[in-house]
Amino acid sequence: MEEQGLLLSNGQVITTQTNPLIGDDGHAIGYDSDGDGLSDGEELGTMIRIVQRQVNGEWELTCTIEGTTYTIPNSTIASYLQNMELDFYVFNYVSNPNMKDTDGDSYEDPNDPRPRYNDIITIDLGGGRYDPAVNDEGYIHVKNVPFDGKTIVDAYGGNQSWFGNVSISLQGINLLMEDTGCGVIAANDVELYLRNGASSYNWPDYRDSVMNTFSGLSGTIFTPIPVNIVSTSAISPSYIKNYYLWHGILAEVYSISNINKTRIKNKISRSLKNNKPVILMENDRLASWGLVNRNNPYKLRTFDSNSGDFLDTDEMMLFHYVTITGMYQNRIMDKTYLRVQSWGDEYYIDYDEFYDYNQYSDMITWSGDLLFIE
Ligand SMILES: [Ca+2]
Ligand SMILES: [Ca+2]
Ligand SMILES: [Ca+2]
Ligand SMILES: [Ca+2]
Repeated sequence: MEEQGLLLSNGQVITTQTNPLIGDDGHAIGYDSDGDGLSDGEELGTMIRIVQRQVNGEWELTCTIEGTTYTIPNSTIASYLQNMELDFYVFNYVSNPNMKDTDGDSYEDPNDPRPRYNDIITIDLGGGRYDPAVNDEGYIHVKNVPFDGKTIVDAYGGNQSWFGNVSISLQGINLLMEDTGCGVIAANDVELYLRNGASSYNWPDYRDSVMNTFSGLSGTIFTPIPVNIVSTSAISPSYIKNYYLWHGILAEVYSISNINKTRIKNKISRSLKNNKPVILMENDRLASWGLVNRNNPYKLRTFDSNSGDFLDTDEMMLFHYVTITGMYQNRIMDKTYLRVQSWGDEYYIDYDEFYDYNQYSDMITWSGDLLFIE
């Protein structure tokens, strides 16, 4: 049967190899054309033989499954199949005997509880799918940034460290962008994305854009004398919301601890599908300054394409802004990760860690916020 070839429901004909795999004990353990550990027969699933013929002048349809034959009432047969000789086999196809990973979700067939159902869902800005092993081309990119004596050829969004020495020219007051500029970067990059879509900027243009955003945000806070600002840490989510409003962009801020876990996830997912990045702000300054201890702070993670795992970095999300640009859901692991832009690069956040952390509450500080573009 394997050598003869089998026609699948999608019209593809599968033929498999003729030499059965011999196990360590010297016994044939079956044909395994793709070497995934499942025999071709196991992958093709249960064989069903369908026969229709005349018996004593009457048409009879039978169906044989694993040695047992059932007679099917004539009335259930489609009219175009009645009164003709039939004899064929069908299989309730389990997985492809010529592919180790039939559904391409990175779990090989023997390790995949649903070998024909993609268990990894990714959502990109605009609602497409993406491969976490491939860098996102779809958001903001900054080219040829001179920083630390080197040139950064291609950064994923901005990095507040590039602005470490920026001061207000007349007074020489350091704006502390390096420590506290993540909100400016997030606000700037999302606005660029909303205006121009996926786009790249050379350093001088990008720098000007960030400084404009900075002064716009500062003006929002301390109008009419923005030069009085000594620290961008004053930028809170509601300032970004107001800044956007003045620029014709409607946004809404949600405190994470007040929203149901699944509902936030669905809301983030809908926003990404609508091509709207989401700004995430962890506001826990006290923990960031070491004044209180939280027992479950979380870190930015990177995707390791060799293992398929999301590995911790040193970047703690205590008092930090990032922009959510994608979502990765693994139904086998029952895990969700948010792809975020931070420090000029792509990172991931474990959704459970993110949500659990934001359930703390005390009288002196507050949990994180999400800023959604309407
Ligand atoms: Ca196989
Ligand atoms: Ca297979
Ligand atoms: Ca698979
Ligand atoms: Ca699967």
